[in-house]
Amino acid sequence: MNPKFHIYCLSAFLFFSGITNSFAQQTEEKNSVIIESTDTYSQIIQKASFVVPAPRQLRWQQLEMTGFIHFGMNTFTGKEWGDGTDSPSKFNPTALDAEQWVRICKEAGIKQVILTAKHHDGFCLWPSAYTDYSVKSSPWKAGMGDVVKETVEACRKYGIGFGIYLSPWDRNSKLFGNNQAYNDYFMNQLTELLSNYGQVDEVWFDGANGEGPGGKKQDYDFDKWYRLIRKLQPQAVIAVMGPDVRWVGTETGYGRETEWSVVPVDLQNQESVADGSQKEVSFAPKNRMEDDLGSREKILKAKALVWYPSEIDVSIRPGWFYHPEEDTQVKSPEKLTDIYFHSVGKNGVLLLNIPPDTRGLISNSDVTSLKGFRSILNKTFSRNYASEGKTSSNKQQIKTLTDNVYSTDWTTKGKDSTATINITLKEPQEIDILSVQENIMKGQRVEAFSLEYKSNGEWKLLAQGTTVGYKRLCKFPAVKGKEFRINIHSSRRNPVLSEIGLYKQSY
Ligand code: FUL
Repeated sequence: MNPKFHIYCLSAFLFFSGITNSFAQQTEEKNSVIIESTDTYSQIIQKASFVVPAPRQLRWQQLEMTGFIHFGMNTFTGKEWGDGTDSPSKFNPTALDAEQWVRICKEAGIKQVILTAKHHDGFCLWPSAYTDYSVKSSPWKAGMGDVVKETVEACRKYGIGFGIYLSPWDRNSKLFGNNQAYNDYFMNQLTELLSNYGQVDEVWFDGANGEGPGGKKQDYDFDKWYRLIRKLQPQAVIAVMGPDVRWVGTETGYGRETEWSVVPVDLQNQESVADGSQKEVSFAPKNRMEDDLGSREKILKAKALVWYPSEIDVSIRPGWFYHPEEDTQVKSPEKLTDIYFHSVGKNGVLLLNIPPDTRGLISNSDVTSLKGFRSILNKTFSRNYASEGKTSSNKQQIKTLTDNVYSTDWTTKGKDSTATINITLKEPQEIDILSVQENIMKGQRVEAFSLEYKSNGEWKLLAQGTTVGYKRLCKFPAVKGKEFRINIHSSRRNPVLSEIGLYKQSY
């Protein structure tokens, strides 16, 4: 990496994280921390354990599932990446109903919806004052419509969060490639979106910049955009090409086995995010899944550590936009459930894309699948057997850990960074799922855990893993058992657990 760029990144990070100083002996929670060259091994691990989410990151993590609505010119042209030359006359949904989108999402358990206000083709779903390439030049509602407004209003009505996707790469704008003029154009569009529609909870910038050799090259002024977002919508998380939420590195829906939210600051480096993003005008799933990003080995080499949690985006269909020929390839309820286990259940937030069709409605195949998915989750997680424990070495411990209140937690005494939680059920039960949650308001600490059950007087291993974080779900072949124990084998400081659960998968 260019060292100058590194210094620049570090100072930008300090600005956006609001960090002012650091202590050799960390004693208070912070959103980020600098590692000094004099810090010892144990001081670095200690520092890592004190890194916590900013309030906006905590709110976002607790959403668990968010929805993506890819809708725009591509919906009508059948493309994934439009080149910005399609006539606005093509945009003409016959029955657009944003309330249907939001209702379907909410019923599926989605708590925030992000709309593609502008995709790479540059076509704006709101009547921007800065371009004619928008809904105002389309036949839809005789040019008087505003999809952003309708979506925001639906989100408010159904009480869920709202986010915008604004593609930096704009294949229609004549200004693209003229660095200053395009950055100003982008600032103006961002200002419109962040000023005219009330609260915005997430701003999503992707890293795609497909202008290849011979194409126009644009240097984006991300830091100026971030400052504007912080000023106009301070509660909004800035995702992917942003300092609050990290792209997991794949679009399959399957997160990392070991997923740390506390990672080296270098991962916020815009160049590196862009490097891992799509470069060509072809729709190929990306994959950037290095084994782990925040293990001891990784953080020992870091200049600073930052809370930078993972978002796992995936489409319910092969493409991000609706294509009728993909109606038969909508992910099944079982597949979506598996994705849930490997995204939300791997310390991530699932960003599930559900693209409306040319009518402007989510089609039946998607609706049916989402309903089935929700029904599986409801049935499976309705009964937490751990809460029915007859006795345990510590009654209050089990009560706190199964009270469904995230902010109440249990931890070990003294300096003990290991723990065993015994759960004895009244009757033997079939179990095939373990759920564990750390209280991330106190950091991410657990490095190794396992679940055992007693069979014929002997403890047998059912599941094991590394990180827990906000939520860890483990699925294993069902066993019938009465005595279970969850072991925390290693933790960066006393493990602080919010909730535990033992469940039986139900279809
Ligand atoms: C990528 C884009 O290139 C895709 O079209 C899609 O919007 C995806 C979510 O982000 O960077």
